[in-house]
Amino acid sequence: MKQLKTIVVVPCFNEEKRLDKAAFLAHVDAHRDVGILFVDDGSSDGTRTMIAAICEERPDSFSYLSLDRNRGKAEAVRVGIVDALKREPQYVGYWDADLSTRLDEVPNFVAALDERPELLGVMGCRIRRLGADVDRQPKRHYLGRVFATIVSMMLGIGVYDTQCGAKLFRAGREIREIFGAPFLSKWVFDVELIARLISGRSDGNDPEKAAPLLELPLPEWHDVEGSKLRPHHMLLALVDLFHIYRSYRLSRYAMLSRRSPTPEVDP
Ligand SMILES: Nc1nc2c(ncn2[C@@H]2O[C@H](COP(=O)(O)OP(=O)(O)O)[C@@H](O)[C@H]2O)c(=O)[nH]1
Ligand SMILES: [Mg+2]
Repeated sequence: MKQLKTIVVVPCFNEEKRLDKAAFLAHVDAHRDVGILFVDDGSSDGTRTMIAAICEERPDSFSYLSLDRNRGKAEAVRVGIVDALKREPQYVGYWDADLSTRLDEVPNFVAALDERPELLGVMGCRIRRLGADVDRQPKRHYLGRVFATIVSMMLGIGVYDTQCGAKLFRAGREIREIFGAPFLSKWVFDVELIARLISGRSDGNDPEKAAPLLELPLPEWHDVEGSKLRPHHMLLALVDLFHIYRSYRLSRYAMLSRRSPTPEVDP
């Protein structure tokens, strides 16, 4: 792979039927400074062969890693980011293989990071609103709202959508550290990475200032059939949240227990 400004990791677990080869090729042809790193997460279908074939077509833009067995999205993304960072791009991120968020959005994420050097990351945000084409299944939308509210209170930041599978970060020491060790959580590592960021930066008083992230409302987002998430995963996600809360000592930031900073008293 040549020197690339942006490397996007695409985790793939049994994605043979959903991978849109033409969309990936069209994107890298239009954006020569964007590379895609596929991570085959121990798929048992033809995903690996398909990814290898895509990589052969544009070796400068595509590469892939294969995990020996299925490790879950969190580890697949993490291993991909660690590998991508070795090539010293300016930005690294991850994108769901089903392209629920279109690849056309990548340049908008890049532009936000270019324009605002204080930002460490940009996260896609699925807000259903007039003038946007965001169609989520109602059940997942409402469960998602409950989930996001719990996460907001837990982290002490007004985040709307931690779970969108489209995120881009400014590569550097901090991101290397955040992705350096396996996540505790299999289901909500997106929350855990924000927890790592906040607990690495904040003294506990202002988690929002400590999280230099931008949520970018997506103009278009489509539920693509074939999701591997099942209802019981929501319960597992809540258990994971509890572990994250305890392990990163988030009670320091949680909205319910947050106190205003003690005012300095002049002697
Ligand atoms: N569910 C699941 N997704 C994985 C796994 N490993 C990698 N992924 C990838 O994670 C992304 C999101 O998966 P998807 O099933 O569409 O989840 P959803 O969009 O949240 O319903 C896709 O790119 C998957 O291929 C895994 O073990 N389980
Ligand atoms: Mg999906």
